[in-house]
Amino acid sequence: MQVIEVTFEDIRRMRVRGAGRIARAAVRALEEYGLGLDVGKEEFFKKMKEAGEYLKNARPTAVSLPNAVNYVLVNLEREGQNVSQMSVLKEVLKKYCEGFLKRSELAMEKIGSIGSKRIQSGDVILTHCNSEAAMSVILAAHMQKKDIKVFCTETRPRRQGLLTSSRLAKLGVDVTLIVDSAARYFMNKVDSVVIGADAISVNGAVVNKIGTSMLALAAKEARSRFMVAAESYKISPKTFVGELIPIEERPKEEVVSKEWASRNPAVKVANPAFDITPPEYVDLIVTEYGVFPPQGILVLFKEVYGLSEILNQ
Ligand code: RUB
Repeated sequence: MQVIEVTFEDIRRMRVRGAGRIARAAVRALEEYGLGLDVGKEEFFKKMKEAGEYLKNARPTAVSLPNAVNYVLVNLEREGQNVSQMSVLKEVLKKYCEGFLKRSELAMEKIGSIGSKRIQSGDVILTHCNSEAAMSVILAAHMQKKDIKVFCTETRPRRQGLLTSSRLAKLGVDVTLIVDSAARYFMNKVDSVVIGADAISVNGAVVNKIGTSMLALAAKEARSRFMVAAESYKISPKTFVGELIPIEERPKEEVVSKEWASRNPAVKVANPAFDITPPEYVDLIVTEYGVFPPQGILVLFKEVYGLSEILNQ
């Protein structure tokens, strides 16, 4: 169970972060764990299920995590049922883990090529946090030699914007780092806000890093386009049956130091890690299957999960 516990802690403590990376880390851990198990078939299924359930609790908001784990476990159980040899069962596990990882990589490339078509030379882009999918769109536009300028928000309290701006600058993109509260000040110059997603609900609402919904408000006012870049496994099937996506509350020490908190015991500190942007504020959702308006995400829902699977949630 060691690889599972280590991965759980890496995700919980945000040594691995970003919804896509979290999903891939969980799948890699399941693969390593399963291939190393020396047990019979029944026990194998039981242990894989336990490991998967455990991993799912590492962070609550990014739906890519349970979706990735379920993808592996459901397929393993379905195809593995008729398999008697453990070596063959492990091959099945490997196939679905590697399959997910490959699909995830491919999705990122496709999102870049599809999303970058919506970026014109001369565009000013604003991005928030550190999203691989959003970066894929921005970098594809840059590779196509489009002349773009990018504003990166700092993204308090964890400052993921420093990662994004540093990477973009190293790859030659014209990038400016701004504090979160400067977003509206610059928004009139911005053609497109490009962000990622931790989860997308059935009505097209987008859950992403705290502050995203404020950017969406500012973008709507300034008539800037609001583009979400997300792999299809960011869609939350449970929202189809009315469940809400939980918003992770992180420790107050991410916002203020322990010393400051002890000197100001009467100050309560709230630190939600994500917020929800309603579909009215989203112009387009770029996935590996193509571009969808938020109101049309149901079509992709059915494509990815199939209606019967959704209804059995
Ligand atoms: C990361 C974040 C990212 C999404 C999408 O939050 O909100 O925008 O996860 O990222 P945190 P990606 O740093 O708290 O994990 O496109 O890489 O999946």
